[in-house]
Amino acid sequence: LPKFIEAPASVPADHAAELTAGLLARPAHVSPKHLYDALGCRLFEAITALPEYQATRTEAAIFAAQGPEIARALGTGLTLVDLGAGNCAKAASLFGLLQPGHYVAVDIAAGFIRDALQALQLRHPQLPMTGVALDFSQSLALPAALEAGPRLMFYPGSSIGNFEPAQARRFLQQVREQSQGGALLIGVDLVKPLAQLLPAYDDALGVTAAFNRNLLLHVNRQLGSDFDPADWAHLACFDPEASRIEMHLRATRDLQVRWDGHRRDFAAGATIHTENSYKYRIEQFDELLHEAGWRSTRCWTDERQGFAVFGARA
Ligand code: AVI
Repeated sequence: LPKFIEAPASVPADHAAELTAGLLARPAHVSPKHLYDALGCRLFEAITALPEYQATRTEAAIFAAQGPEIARALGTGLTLVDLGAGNCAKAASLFGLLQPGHYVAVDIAAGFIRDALQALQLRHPQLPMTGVALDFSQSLALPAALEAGPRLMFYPGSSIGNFEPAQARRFLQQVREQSQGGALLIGVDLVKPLAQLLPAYDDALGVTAAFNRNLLLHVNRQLGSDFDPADWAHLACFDPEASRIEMHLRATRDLQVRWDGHRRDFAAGATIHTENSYKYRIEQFDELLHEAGWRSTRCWTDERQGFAVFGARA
């Protein structure tokens, strides 16, 4: 069985205080990390299969076409640290190329990665694996119990886009410190025409809407609140100045929500901001990597320049 480490920072009390502050703010906001309970993880997997959501497929195509060159640039045999591992499928598809000496899957969704990692260990019995349940949205500090040595930090899927750029810079600095002199492999979604961007966050089947509204069920479980997802509509828009997609939930009627001695009135049309997804230009992200202290950056992209995979050394 893979080792499993549950980091103390992910205790529910921390989440409750943070959620309460966000829900009482004007306008209300909830961190996108709360999108990922077990159902949210499954809905996100479904999103990655939608015709409108190209990012995951394009990234996989870049790995498929340029994998050997990527592996040459970054080196093989390192400890592969998979940040936001989810179902671990992306990292597992690169085991052959990257030949990791140890695989460390890190995710906020403890139960989800525990299951994914156990299944993966059966398919790769020789590869030492460790699961780490950790909320790294505020800061990244990997458990000291992990073995030392250079690490290949893997952050695919443009999850970096869910941080504000200043936070992203700080996070990338922390990732560099935690790499222990190793390397970085990171996926970034690029700016593209609105006609492609918007449907990716407002698909015809309503899967992204379900993903967004499911956040309220997760919040209810954590806070004991009484949100009814049926009262909330999914809203996605693009802010060209900030170069980000925003997801919101919009109250479809006047309503009150109660939890733990608190009450928040929402008028019809009031919103809760649930996610930002920044879209970068290649030069802009390269600069961000350098500002965070990474060097020898390389970039691989698809023909349409829809998505970019960056490699860098600490
Ligand atoms: C995980 N993250 C990079 C996704 C994104 O595109 O920002 C989450 C997502 N939100 C809506 N659809 C997908």
